Amino acid sequence: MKTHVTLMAALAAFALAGCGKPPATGSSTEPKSASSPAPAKKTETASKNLNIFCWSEYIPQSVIEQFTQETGIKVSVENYASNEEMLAKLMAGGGSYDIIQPSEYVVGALVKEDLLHPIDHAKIPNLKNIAPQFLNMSFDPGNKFSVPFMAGTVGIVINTDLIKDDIKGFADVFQDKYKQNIVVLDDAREIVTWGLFTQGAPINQVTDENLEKVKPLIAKWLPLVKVYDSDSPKTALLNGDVAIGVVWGGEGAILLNEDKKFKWVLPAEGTHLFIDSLAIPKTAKNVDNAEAFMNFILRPDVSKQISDAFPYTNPNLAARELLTPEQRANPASFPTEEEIAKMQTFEDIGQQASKIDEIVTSLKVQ
Ligand code: N2P
Repeated sequence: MKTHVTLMAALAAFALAGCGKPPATGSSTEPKSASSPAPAKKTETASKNLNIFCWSEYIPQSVIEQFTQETGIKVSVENYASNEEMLAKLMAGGGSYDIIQPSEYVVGALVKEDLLHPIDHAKIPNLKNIAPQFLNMSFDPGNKFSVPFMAGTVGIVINTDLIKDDIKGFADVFQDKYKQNIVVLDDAREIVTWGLFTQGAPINQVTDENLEKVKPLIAKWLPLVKVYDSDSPKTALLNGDVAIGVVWGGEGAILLNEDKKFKWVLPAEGTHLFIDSLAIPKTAKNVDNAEAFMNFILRPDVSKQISDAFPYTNPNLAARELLTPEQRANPASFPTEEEIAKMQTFEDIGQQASKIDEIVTSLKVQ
């Protein structure tokens, strides 16, 4: 079962429980400031463990195994299917994670709350492989707390054996004739965003007024959905359980590689660009190992392996050079510069996140 916790509620509880505070030997009286973080406690040097908490279907097992082989560091991996689920568990875990994989708006919120450990850039020389457009972004200026993992977008996949109509956007997907033939991401922020795009509203202006406009749309859309799946939305399409879906770009790219009958469409109403990073919670116990892992995944050969398994928009230019022309030409992996320029990016929407959650949850169970 999914845990639904809003970003701000999770952060508030996390801070309240003292989980965001540095270890007792750190200067816990230091004022909150992203520019003067508490120094790292150097007790982790002898540790040979690393606890990774990451999105499902994002870091291949072969990459984890290679890291262990090369370094002797034992890795344990736990997965999540949404940023909100990650935050809820991070809060409850009280410091057992060394690496998390938040999206841009969550990095921004965690930085603001002083809950991330600063990264020692001297230990991450491979950061130089990342394209400048994915560095120094507004949610983490100077990449003090995060390194880009993958970027991507959300789009429509159509099984053209089953659907002959010209599908251009969300309005074409959510039609009565496709009732019980649709898969969508199980993600409240995503679903509401599609509604906002359809209403022509900016996706970060999640005002009560805009939510009222979106509600009737979502009330019409959700009863048409057969499968909610953020982990592996491709599966329902591959199985033939559904004929159309709104899925992560990397999942769409796998489907296109799998069978020519699948078609990828960027929704005409608009879509967003996500940037998922690796970050170290302040409560991490194995900081050196976390930084070693960050540098490892930024190596071109390793990053290429990640793209081979999960073909998202790889921000690593040196890795992109290792991809085949076919991989680089997959429209679900690599939108054009022109398409990217039109995409918006999520920002933290504070307390409104709980309203989004309520709306989607109530309309899903009707
Ligand atoms: C990977 C999920 C993509 C992450 N399976 C979306 N931010």
